[in-house]
Amino acid sequence: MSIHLEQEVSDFSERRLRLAGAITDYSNWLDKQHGIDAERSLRLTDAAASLRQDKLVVAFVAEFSRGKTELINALFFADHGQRLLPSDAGRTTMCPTELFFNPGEAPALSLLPIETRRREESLTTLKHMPVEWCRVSLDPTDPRQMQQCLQKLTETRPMPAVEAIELGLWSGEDASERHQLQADGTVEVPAWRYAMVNYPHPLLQAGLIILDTPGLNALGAEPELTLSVIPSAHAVMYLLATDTGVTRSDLEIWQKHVHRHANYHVAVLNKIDMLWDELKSDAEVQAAIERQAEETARVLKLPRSRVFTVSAQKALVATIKQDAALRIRSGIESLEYLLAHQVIPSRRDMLHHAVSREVMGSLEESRSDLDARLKRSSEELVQLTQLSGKNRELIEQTRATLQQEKDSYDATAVHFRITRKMLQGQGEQLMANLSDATLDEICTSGRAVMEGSWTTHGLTHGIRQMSEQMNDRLLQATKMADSMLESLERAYVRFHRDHHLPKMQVPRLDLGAYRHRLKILMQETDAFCRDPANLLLEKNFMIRRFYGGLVEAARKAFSLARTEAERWLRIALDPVMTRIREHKQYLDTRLSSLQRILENMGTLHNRMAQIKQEVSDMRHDKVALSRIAAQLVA
Ligand SMILES: Nc1nc2c(ncn2[C@@H]2O[C@H](COP(=O)(O)OP(=O)(O)OP(=O)(O)O)[C@@H](O)[C@H]2O)c(=O)[nH]1
Ligand SMILES: [Mg+2]
Repeated sequence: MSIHLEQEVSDFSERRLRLAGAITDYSNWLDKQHGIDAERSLRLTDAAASLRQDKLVVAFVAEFSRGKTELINALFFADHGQRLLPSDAGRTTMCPTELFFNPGEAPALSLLPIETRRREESLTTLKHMPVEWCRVSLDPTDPRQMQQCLQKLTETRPMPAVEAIELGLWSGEDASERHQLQADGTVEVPAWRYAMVNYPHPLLQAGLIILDTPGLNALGAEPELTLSVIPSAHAVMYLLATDTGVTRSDLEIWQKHVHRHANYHVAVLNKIDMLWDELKSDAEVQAAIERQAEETARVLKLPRSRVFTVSAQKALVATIKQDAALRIRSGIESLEYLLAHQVIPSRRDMLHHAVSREVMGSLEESRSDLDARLKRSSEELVQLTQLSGKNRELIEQTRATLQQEKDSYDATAVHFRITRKMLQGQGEQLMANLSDATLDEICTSGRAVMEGSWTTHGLTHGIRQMSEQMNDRLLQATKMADSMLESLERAYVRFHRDHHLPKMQVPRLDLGAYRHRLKILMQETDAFCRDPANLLLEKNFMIRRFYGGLVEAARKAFSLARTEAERWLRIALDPVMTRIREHKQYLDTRLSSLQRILENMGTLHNRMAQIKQEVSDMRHDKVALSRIAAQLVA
């Protein structure tokens, strides 16, 4: 592992924690402000917690034997002095393998038996059911023990062909697979469906998750990977090998699983050492590599700059043997550079963006509220200073003017209450569009269409109908939020215009990301439905699996959209309500203090002293807030 990469990842992790710390400070700051913003500070606590738990997922995707596992070994585990994850000729990694670190559990390899494919539960659900997994302890201090345990990732077992067909693991129709059938009617299938490696590597500790995947057949058999795991990875490394070039199945993986799906992806042309030829000059070798890289870029329709040429194997050897020249020649450093200086920083920027949207908006509001309060108190102080030594009549006059202002304010507030009631009702409707019950209804009716017409057409029609209805609900929710915001702005404007409350700064509800997610799911559904391989009735199993994957991905998108909408409702309504209530309290306090002064002129100076103290406290609060703001943008 390069210094760069380690440094970047640990900086990133440190910065993330610092940000989370600043958010917690802000939340404490808010709590101190008369505890009026408990709702907002709760929200901030959530934001800080999710920052602390944030993960960076890098997935490696390719046809078998292109060197994914070797590359993972070279990039992340070369320091162990050996090949930690099993990498070998032919099909090696038999199941998707997730490498991560969870400090709450002992280092272990957890394996999900292949038979669980029969089950209705999704992989995501199964991940939370420890009894379904076989666990093997790992000893991080003993690379040999680790290496031995990790051999389990390559395990296969014989399964009766009928069962393998049922589970979508083997296809009797496929000529290329037919020879795998043994005399006893069995075929070899992967022993495990999914593997999780909990291991305290510094990069994993800093929040990196690595996903190693097996080749085309295994990827296709697990739609959840295509529908949600790969699309939600922050970066996908797609591998090709110089000895095979871009084959048909390479292209299929690229098109089906990477190009359309992955957020950020690059192609890695691996095994360049196979082009190293001692009978050729360096320049000739370099030219041959360059030609192949350009050809790869052309076929994949990628800019040349997104194609990396490496030799994972030589990089691994070079690191183990500390051969600096070979390491440079292997090209691995350009990939490390990419991870350290593009993938990680872009994740960092995204996080920053999310944080600033969530926190800075709120912080700006706190700041303008505080400014407004400071201004109000200073004005009151000036007024009291002017009144000091004056006669009762003048004070009575001031009180009467203030009473008028208070009455007019109360009238505005009463009027606003009607809007608020209406908005609350609309908020409930908005949330109903995104509820689990709504989603269940959509899925049940989709399933009914499928079961009513157990033909490929019926099935695909059902799935398509579901996707459309889900999208429609998100659209409805967004539209409702927009119209709520308009009503709120119309109602609030009187507070700003007539009573000088700060301007309202509520952002629009943006469910775009989730609609985009659903759109991609819909495209995926279309592609799935059009794929002749899925049109055969025998592939019912696959359609059911696909349905399961789609529902799972949709549920996730809906649940995230719901959280976003809930949050929006709170940001839209709560601060406004708090501000309105708080201004009323302020007018009340001011009136009663004038009343007291009228009854006893001596209290005027007490009140002045009290305001001076408040102003000084607010100035301190303002300094503290600026310090927190500086930390958030640092
Ligand atoms: N010459 C050469 N061989 C390599 C290179 N990278 C990987 N290999 C070899 O290619 C074979 C396959 O590598 P793996 O890392 O197992 O490939 P994979 O993509 O993980 O394959 P599956 O796990 O089967 O999906 C192994 O024998 C590796 O040693 C390389 O850069 N150069
Ligand atoms: Mg592998």
